[in-house]
Amino acid sequence: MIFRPASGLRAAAAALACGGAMALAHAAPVVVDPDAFAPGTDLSNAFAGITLSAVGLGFGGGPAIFAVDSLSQPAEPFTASTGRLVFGTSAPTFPHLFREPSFHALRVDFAAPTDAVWIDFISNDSADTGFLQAFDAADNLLGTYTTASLTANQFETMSLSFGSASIAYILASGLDSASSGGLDHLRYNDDGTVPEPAALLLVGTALLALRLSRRPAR
Ligand SMILES: [Ca+2]
Ligand SMILES: [Ca+2]
Repeated sequence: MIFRPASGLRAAAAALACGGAMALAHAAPVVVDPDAFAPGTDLSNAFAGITLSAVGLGFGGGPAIFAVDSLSQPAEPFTASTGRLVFGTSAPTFPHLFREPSFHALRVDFAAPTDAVWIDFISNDSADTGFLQAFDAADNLLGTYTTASLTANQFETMSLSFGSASIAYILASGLDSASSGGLDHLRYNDDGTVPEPAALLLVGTALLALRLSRRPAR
């Protein structure tokens, strides 16, 4: 006996598989890394689709964000998570370090809201903790990510993702006054897809289609 699924079911399965494949194909995040620029370059508006700024300014300097060499610092250098360059400011003594959001943090504004962000927090000495917050366009806090307590030159990728493109901006920093550290290698989705759920949807769709195809015809 030859199994012939109903044409409607076949078309629906094909459409779902196609949609899942497209979501996977577009799922690669946009990478924003200071390593693409020379040290000292003002990165505030260097990347299409986002604006970078420093808030709090507790270490001094201005609101612009620069590419900073994490190893060529007179005080408290550390190893970047990628290359040598990290997000930094014009703070006189600690251009490469960020602390809690109210003191000195990196703010990233997205021209179009996004659904997922990743950024690395690097400890420059013992027991630093990274902190990431995401907000919507009405300044509502959508979620937070806190790293483990990290040791010198250890980094952890902080990530937040949601089911819809709701993130208007993020703040990234350390968690408290004992947690000054570095930030590097920002990534985000710009097309409204979240990689893992899309992949799971595709698997779920395939399993559902298999179950339907095995039902006896009435
Ligand atoms: Ca880097
Ligand atoms: Ca530190």
